[in-house]
Amino acid sequence: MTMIQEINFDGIIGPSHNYAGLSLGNIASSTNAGEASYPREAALQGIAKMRNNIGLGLAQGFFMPLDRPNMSWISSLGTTLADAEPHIRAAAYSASSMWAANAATISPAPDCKDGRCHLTVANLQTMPHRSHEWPGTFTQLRTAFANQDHFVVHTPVASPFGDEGAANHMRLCSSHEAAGIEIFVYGKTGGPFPARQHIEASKAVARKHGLATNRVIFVQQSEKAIAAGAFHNDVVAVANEQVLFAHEEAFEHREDFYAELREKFPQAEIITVPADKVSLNDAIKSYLFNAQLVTLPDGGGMALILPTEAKENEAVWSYLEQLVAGNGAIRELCPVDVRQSMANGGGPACLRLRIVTDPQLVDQRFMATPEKLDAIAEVVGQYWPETISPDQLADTGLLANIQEARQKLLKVCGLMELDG
Ligand code: SUG
Repeated sequence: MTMIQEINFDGIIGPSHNYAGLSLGNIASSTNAGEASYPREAALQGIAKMRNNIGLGLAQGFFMPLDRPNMSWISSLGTTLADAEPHIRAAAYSASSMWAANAATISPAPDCKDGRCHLTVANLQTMPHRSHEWPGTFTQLRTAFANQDHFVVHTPVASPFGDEGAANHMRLCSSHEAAGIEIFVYGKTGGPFPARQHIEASKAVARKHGLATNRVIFVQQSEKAIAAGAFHNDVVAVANEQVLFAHEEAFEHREDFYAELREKFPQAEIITVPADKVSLNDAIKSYLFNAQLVTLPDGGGMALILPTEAKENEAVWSYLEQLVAGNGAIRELCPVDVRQSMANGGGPACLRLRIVTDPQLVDQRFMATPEKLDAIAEVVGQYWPETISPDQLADTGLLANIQEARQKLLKVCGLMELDG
């Protein structure tokens, strides 16, 4: 008997977390470029979020940070860490794999023709610092989801089609274990900022996963949202079970999309946040949609696990308070402090990859318990750098510290095979 449920796998924030301003179109990344980062505090904030989720009765997993700086990437560019130009060095050092929502797109077993859960690793090819994540991510996912009777881990979609994974994918279903409708959100190039998700990549993922065509929707993200700084769909929309919670300006052809959704999934409950209550700018600043919309156990309804920035924005918070008072599906608001990640444009939902499966089928080394999180927090407290300013990335002492820190973490989690 399998017990299918949603598991959130969070990327543990790596010891090289820094603010190098690498992501054009990501307002927080550009605004904080050059600031000092606090990797230890960042990782502890992420761990506290996981602890909170376990406290809510949710299943929780984690992924290891990737090996950074990526020496083989830098040598493939014909240079060395010492000689590289600062933007290349920073790209090699980036801790961006923390944003696990960009690791892969997941189709749970009930949606797939062969009855297995399919994962396609994202190529992340639009941003140089993210384009070299996929080999490490692929190895890690193949380890965590090694049971081939139940999981298929695909290599990324080929160039030139950009794919940014689950951040541009939503699933609606009557309950997690039932077959769902999968929504792929893509962008069109032409605006001031790159559109990172190409429709051809989304279509390829749907085909590779063996999804039924009448249970898939491809929808264009609004050009206005991308131009305002919503570089992924999960900055302006989130879904869980039968609920879609989205900003009025999230999609290019909203009414057409809603009509298709209602036709394919009549039970859909669509909550549209009007722009005159919460502007697109407030939505992007507060990251209210970059919430984990989760189903609480024992009939507790749904909760939004949001960044504290959402609470600090008056328009956003008063809208949310009215929403939960209204006796609808969303009943609770749980703010969490992930400021270090937020300063690079990554909220609570960016930090996690949702996988709907039976936790027993996952390699248990990737499943979180309060005790394991204590052990991880101890390693972080002892080995993660307290602070990094981008000009320190040329410092060889920092390099040794970062490499040692990751090794200690792999060791405590019994995952030394991911070394290198
Ligand atoms: O890809 N930031 C990430 C944030 C990813 C957020 N993920 C989701 N929305 N799911 C990005 O833009 C900034 C790195 C820097 O500037 O140093 C960065 O990569």
